[in-house]
Amino acid sequence: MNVYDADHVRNVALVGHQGAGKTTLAEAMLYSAHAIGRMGAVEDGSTVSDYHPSERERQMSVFTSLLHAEWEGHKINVLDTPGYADFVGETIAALKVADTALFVIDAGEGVQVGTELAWSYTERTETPAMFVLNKLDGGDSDFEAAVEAMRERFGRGVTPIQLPGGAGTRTIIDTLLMKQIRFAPDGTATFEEIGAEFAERATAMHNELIEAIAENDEGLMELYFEKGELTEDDEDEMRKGLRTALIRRQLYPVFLTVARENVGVSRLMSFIDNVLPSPAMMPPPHLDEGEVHTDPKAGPVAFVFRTMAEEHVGEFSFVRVYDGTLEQGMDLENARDGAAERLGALYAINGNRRDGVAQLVAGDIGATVKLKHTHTSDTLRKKGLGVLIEPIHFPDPRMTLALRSTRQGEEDKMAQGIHQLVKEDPSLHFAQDAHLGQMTLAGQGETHLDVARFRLKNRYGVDIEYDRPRVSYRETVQGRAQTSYRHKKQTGGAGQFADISILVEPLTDEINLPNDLRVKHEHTLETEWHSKVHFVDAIVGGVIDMQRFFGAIQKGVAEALREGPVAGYPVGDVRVVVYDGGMHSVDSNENAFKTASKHAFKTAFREAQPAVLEPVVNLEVTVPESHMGDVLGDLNTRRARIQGMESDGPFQKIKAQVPEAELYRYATSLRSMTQGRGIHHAAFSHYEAMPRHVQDKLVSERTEVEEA
Ligand SMILES: Nc1nc2c(ncn2[C@@H]2O[C@H](COP(=O)(O)OP(=O)(O)OP(=O)(O)O)[C@@H](O)[C@H]2O)c(=O)[nH]1
Ligand SMILES: [Mg+2]
Repeated sequence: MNVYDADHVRNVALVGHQGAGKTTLAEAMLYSAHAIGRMGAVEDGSTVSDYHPSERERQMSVFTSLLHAEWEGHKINVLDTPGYADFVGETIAALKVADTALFVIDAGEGVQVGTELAWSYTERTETPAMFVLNKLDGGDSDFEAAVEAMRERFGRGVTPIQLPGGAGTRTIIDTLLMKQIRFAPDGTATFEEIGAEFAERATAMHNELIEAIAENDEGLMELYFEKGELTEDDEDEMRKGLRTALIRRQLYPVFLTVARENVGVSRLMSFIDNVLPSPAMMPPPHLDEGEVHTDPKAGPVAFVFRTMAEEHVGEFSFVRVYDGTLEQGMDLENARDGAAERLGALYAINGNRRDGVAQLVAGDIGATVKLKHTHTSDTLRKKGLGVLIEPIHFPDPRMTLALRSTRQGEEDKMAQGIHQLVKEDPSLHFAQDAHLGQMTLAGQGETHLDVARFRLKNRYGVDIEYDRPRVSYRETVQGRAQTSYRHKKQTGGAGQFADISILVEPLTDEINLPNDLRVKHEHTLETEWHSKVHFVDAIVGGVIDMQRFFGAIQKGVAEALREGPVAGYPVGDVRVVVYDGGMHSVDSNENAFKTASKHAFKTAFREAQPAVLEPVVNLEVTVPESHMGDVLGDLNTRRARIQGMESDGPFQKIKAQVPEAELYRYATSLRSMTQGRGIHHAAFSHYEAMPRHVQDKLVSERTEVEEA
């Protein structure tokens, strides 16, 4: 395996809607470049890219695969991303390190949700973009309609370079080469004069293209008039002009393929090779600290954009080198915490095939093994160098499920597996709530979590089961109640005595006690579940020695807080005022007061209009105009309060407050309501009392569980 410098590397990410043909195209690219001897198919799990068991089982991509092929002395790195929305974290990571995004579009479907989603990310990363209209052989393929839809969504910069050549699907008219290209089944291209029926249109497209490029380059226009024609063969002007327009995101060329039949693919490879910017021509990545220059002698600086534990090898770290030259045995550090790392073996990767390489030079993408402290999103750098590449921004989770190990005694093994999984895929979030007694895993949707379960079983031999997550309800009071309790015991030797009168009321900012009560001391307790309880000592005349017993009284109440009397949920946001009582010179002690305060609190709480509070989230749903009615109707059945709507291109943004309990599996419902075109985002807002009938239902369910 050769070593390539930045001028001889192209980094391309294949992105777009699920099933458009990215993996098949990647396979055809490798085949055209003779990196593989025969083309595999997604259907029989034989592609280089979709090699993981989860991918074979589903016949779709789940992970971003790194592939590469040599073309005319250049190394073309291809990142084949999954199109399914649940795996968007993989796409985001790939776009972080790719220099060009190649959008694959199904010519029969045109622009789809997955296309739009990926587009929005390339807008953020300002990644140059180009399109491939694939499946030109499909019965419903419609070149004109697809291009129109693309222009409508992505603007005037969308510029078709090719035309379908009629006569079967093996011929393509190329207006950048001004040739008609016929592709043999093995992908070999034969170049011919453009047929008479296409000549006029091809010339018009050619002129349009030149004009588009010349917008930034007057020299190009002059040269064009001089020569009468300018093709991709023109190194200096034409290729450079195209490249500049690509880098500035002013031009998005459109190519045509039938990936499965290897039509158009070798031509696409030559365009990638001739025109796409090399890593050295690209603006630097977003950095939190320092600078990088794609300089093979500086640094080194490399960024880990994904990690993957592979059987028998350990953890693979996929890196893009931004400065310097990586070599095995090099001593580097993790920029996050300065931890030392010695580089293991280096590889060029083709799916699960890995070829050792001596070096990885600035601009290139490859992998290394057995890094100790370095994970996805970390920067590796020369010791002491002040460079930190901005980490990848993974999206917040959209679905949370409770999980448990199906086999007793495997909790530790499960925890280890999940820990590893979350390191590999930071768009998975694991949480443990001791209070609710549950563990949760959150991700982008049902399929994302299914794949996590599959991988836990397949990779770590751990069986887990998902369940509806328990909602973190709270109990509180909405009124005021006073009560007295006397704890008295006379058994054998020393007795127990404590007498206490307390008032329980909702926690308000301003304290407003009944007339005869005065605050003497106070203390606010913050509970583990992030609620507050305000304790007030209002004892007059020393009827209780509060110096001695205030602490014990608080402890007694604190014990009662853990399980509220209504439905057993933790209690919070109450004020407890101790205003009267009595003690006995011998029999009163801390334990007695603890017991008394606990009982008094429970009784007072029950009489002070107790209520269950539920978490309410701020929900934002983005849906196409045409699905608004359905989504709003559905939200109404979820006790949502709609707070506003605004339009955002062809989409509507709905803002609402919705009880968390009503959003179980919402990602799945929304997807089916909108054919996958809706997305949502939810964030905790506040706690709120539940409507009476909902609370009654909750209480009766709880009672049933307890009785059972
Ligand atoms: N007719 C036709 N089918 C194709 C072509 N390219 C791919 N396919 C088929 O389309 C289906 C999806 O192809 P993939 O390559 O898995 O698509 P993908 O974009 O990688 O899909 P995800 O990774 O799931 O996003 C498979 O059944 C392919 O065989 C093509 O040019 N023509
Ligand atoms: Mg795929």
